[in-house]
Amino acid sequence: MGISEKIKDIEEEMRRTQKNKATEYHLGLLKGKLARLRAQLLEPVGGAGGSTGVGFDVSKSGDARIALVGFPSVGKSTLLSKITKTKSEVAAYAFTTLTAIPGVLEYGGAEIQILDLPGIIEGASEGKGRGRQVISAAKTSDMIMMVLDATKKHEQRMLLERELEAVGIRLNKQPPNIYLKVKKAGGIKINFMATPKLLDEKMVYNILRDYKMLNAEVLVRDENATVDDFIDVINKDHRTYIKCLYVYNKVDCISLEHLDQLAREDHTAVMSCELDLGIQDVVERAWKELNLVRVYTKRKGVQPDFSEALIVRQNSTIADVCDRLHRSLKEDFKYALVWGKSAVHVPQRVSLAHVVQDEDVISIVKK
Ligand SMILES: Nc1nc2c(ncn2[C@@H]2O[C@H](COP(=O)(O)OP(=O)(O)OP(=O)(O)O)[C@@H](O)[C@H]2O)c(=O)[nH]1
Ligand SMILES: [Mg+2]
Repeated sequence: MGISEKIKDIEEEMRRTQKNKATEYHLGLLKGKLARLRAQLLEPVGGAGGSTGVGFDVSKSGDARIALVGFPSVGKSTLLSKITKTKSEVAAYAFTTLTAIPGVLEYGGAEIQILDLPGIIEGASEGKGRGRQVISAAKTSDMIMMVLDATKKHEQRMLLERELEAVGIRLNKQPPNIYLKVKKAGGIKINFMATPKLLDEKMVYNILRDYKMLNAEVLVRDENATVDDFIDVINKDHRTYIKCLYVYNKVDCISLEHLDQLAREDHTAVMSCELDLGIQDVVERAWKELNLVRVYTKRKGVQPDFSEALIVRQNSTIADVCDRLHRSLKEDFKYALVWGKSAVHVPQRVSLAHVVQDEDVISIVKK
């Protein structure tokens, strides 16, 4: 039996099994098995078995990467052509785009790579269409822009989410707050800092055994932790936590009421590429959610150059800034002076570990 069939069997069994206290453990174990099979599905396979799940050959460039993911004909290429100088073919038929097409969005002094991808369909995670390649490319991005057709059923969003989830992508989520350390000896030790409503010691124990982890230390720190969270922690090398902005296009074809309803959802923006409506808002939202930080450097006695921002990721430190400026700067570093949001008083004298914030001005003083 192939992996896909085994997955189907387990999914079928889970659907058949009623959820209650008595079946809870069985369901938990099935979830664990399912996660393992899905991970196998993504392993590169030699020879027979087809697609290896390797992404498209597009090198990363700029300060961040956004992948446009969605069903065919929702308007991904239209959007790319609107927000970058790159033209990607647009047509009324499905699967117009056949490979990854990169464009550059210039915003807030940053260069953001936008990756237009082929449309994916249900079953993409199992290798339907170019699904696996698209998903691999999406995995390498800092943000997924899930482009949706506002005229289609709400279901499409869930279908896509399921495809992405099946391959270990977690959207708009933080890694679970569960500590797991696999050991060589000593058996299984499980501790709870908070008592979770949806996870208990027996469950954790059984899942560990199912994964043949017989010596391990677990500390559950989150009372909302679930079985799925614990499985994610076990499989953490195969999990990717990515931001997602849901973008509903073609709102020119829906009622105002419907539009209003869509626009109220979390992490959601609405637009019409056709009427040129809402596109700037989509860009602004994406920029905000990427949380990129602009810092300006300044030399002693000289005004900073505000036209030349250095773009770093959220939670970057002075050390990260140094790395971006010069390879050996950290070695010569004495202290830095900071003006701006991250400074308690201005200028504040800080060390390499200081976390910078958007629009800080930084002056690095060498030994
Ligand atoms: N009514 C309406 N049609 C749109 C809008 N944006 C794009 N379209 C049309 O939708 C069709 C598909 O657009 P594409 O940009 O090629 O879609 P895609 O998502 O790149 O499709 P694939 O490459 O096949 O995955 C084209 O006929 C567009 O003209 C919009 O805002 N409103
Ligand atoms: Mg396209």
